[in-house]
Amino acid sequence: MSRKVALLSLLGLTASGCAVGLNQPTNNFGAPSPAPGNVVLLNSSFIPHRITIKAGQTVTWHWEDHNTPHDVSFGDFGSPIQSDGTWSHTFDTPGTYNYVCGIHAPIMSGQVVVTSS
Ligand SMILES: [Cu+2]
Repeated sequence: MSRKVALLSLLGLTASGCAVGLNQPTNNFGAPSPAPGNVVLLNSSFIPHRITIKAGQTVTWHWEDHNTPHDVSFGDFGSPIQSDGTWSHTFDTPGTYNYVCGIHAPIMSGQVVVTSS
């Protein structure tokens, strides 16, 4: 199974299993387009770079760079360094949260925007 097929399978499973994905826009199958609330780590990038959610919602990061370890670091909290699997965090307070991969900062960075629910 190619990496692209594996990624699309992951996104399909995520969208069907998650209420947040109900309003998911149509995926362009030529490029990764994670369901709302999901970020993919691929090619030492966070995709999408910026994600917007409502307070109380959860973001799940999916490690797809299987030969390159990364973490998700917000400073005060974050994931372990890992090469596979997922890590989730629920954001209860509106605001703009910048994060990096501690290994590949500052190039590998992302942003979570939390709006009031
Ligand atoms: Cu990294």
